[in-house]
Amino acid sequence: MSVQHRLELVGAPASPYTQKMLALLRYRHIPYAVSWGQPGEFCESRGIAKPRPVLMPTFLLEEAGGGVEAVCDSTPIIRRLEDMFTGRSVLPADPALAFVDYLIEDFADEWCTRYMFHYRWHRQRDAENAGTLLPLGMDVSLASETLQQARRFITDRQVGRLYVVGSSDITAPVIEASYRRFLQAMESHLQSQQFMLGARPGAGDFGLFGQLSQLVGFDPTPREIAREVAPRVVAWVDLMQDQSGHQPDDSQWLPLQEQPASLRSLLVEIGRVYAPAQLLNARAVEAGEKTWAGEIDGALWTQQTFPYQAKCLKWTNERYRALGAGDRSRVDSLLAGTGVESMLVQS
Ligand SMILES: N[C@@H](CCC(=O)N[C@@H](CS)C(=O)NCC(=O)O)C(=O)O
Repeated sequence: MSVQHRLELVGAPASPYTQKMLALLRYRHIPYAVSWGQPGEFCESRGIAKPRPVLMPTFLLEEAGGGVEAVCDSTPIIRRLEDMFTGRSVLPADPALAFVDYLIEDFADEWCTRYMFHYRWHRQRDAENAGTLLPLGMDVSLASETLQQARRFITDRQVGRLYVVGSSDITAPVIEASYRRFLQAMESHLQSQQFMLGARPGAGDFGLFGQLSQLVGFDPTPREIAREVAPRVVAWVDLMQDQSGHQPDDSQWLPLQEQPASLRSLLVEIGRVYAPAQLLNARAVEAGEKTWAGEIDGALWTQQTFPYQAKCLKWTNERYRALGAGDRSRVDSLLAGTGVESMLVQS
């Protein structure tokens, strides 16, 4: 079957973005074929140019000229899939609601992934779990000796990268307190509705699912915390995995003004930790600084500068500025006092 009929992607079971996209493909009834492996090697074996940077998951999509290109970055791919396949959309038609959905997706991809990476490699027992399962997730029959080597190699490399996302002994309490507040906010939100913006899932739900699939399903410490404080979230993760039987209709998007107060608690967490991180990072990118330090949730945070996250902030602002006056004022009243407004430029 050609790419046209069955969408091809390469990823890993323990990659949150791979899980985000697989759940989305199932929900959207998009036929797919996933190869478990390294995108770089996969592209080479197919004679297709690698994307830059090479990230998981990588999709093979048809180019305008008829050829096949390898692409990664789940957020724009979701928008591309909306154009390629009709029905069962994950993007609310109401621009104000769509903006909030985008905020949630961005927060999931860029902040919740810090929970994931931190918990995966910060404590020895979690690192041992991931160090063993990651190579086995590529080849379950790996010889024991090779597994031991791979385990040491991956663990050393990933533990050495913790500082990149800002995880350290100093920031660990901030990350872990944010994870608990986030779980509590989501737990109380799920008491009112099945998904973040109503009775059908948006792109933001899939973003959250991707990270939570790991936090709840793969890494021992965050799994225990989730079971302790957020049983609804644990059950939601199982349900989100496959929403192919859900029958969406447009009335299932709950208008912004009817959303329960619990949505705001989620936004308050975004404003409390993600907004300051985005602003500090963007300033560092502008100043050409390789690392940045600043206060997040009352503690000193330091991490490597990420040009990609500065782009995310730019895209969020472009979307915000594209809102019509009425839509923008509905978004503004929801966001007022959450702290999220600090990362949006009024103009
Ligand atoms: N913004 C990207 C992020 C994808 C991403 O960071 N993927 C990770 C795995 S979960 C990756 O491939 N990292 C490369 C590496 O660790 O070498 C997306 O939404 O797809």
